[in-house]
Amino acid sequence: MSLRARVTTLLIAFVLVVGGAVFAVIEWITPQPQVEDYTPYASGGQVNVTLQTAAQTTVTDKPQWVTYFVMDPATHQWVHTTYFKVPPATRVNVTIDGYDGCTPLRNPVWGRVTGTIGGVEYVNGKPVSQLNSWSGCNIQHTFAIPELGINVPIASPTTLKQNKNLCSTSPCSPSSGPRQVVTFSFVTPAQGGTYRWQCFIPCGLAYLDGNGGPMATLGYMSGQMEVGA
Ligand SMILES: [Cu+2]
Repeated sequence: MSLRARVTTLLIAFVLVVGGAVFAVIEWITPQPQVEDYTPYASGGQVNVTLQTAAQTTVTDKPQWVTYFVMDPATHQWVHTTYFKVPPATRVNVTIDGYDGCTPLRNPVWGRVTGTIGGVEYVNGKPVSQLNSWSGCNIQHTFAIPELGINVPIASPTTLKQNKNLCSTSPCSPSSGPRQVVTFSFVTPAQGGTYRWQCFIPCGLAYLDGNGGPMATLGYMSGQMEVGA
């Protein structure tokens, strides 16, 4: 190989490596979902956190992806993120406005409520300790923090008619489609830390085994709970 060819090859290789690194930084590291900080809003040892699920993410460049949103505690606007911060040793009262339709669980064990106060979740105000998605169309996603033993199945609309008339522009509101309101509480650990949470239903439709896309990208079907002062 001539010197010129060698230098050219080297330059091309160099550009590819640098380009790859720049791509990695921009694509995977920079777009960290923003953290909604609930810590200033805690009082009397409790804090209220509000999320929603939606069948699509029309506010991003991935409009077909299922997603969670977190409510900004200051403005009460929905923010497209799955990161939130709460204080340690505090009772977190979670409300999840579920606007998506049903997808059966792969394993019925994810239909059991674990790690919450009283071992229950409230579906539209009614306490339940388990949802059986194999007996009916009744679960859309799950909210789980494995490190804290927390698993909560999110109830879905149960009728075909409701499932065909879901909210189609997200973030959703009560007037934009059928909604199931799921509430539950748990206590954050006394020591701070970062706790990953995720949905365990392979709800990334059109992806291999349903586990790609929104299931594999932070800010959609997974996120983190920061525990700190
Ligand atoms: Cu999901």
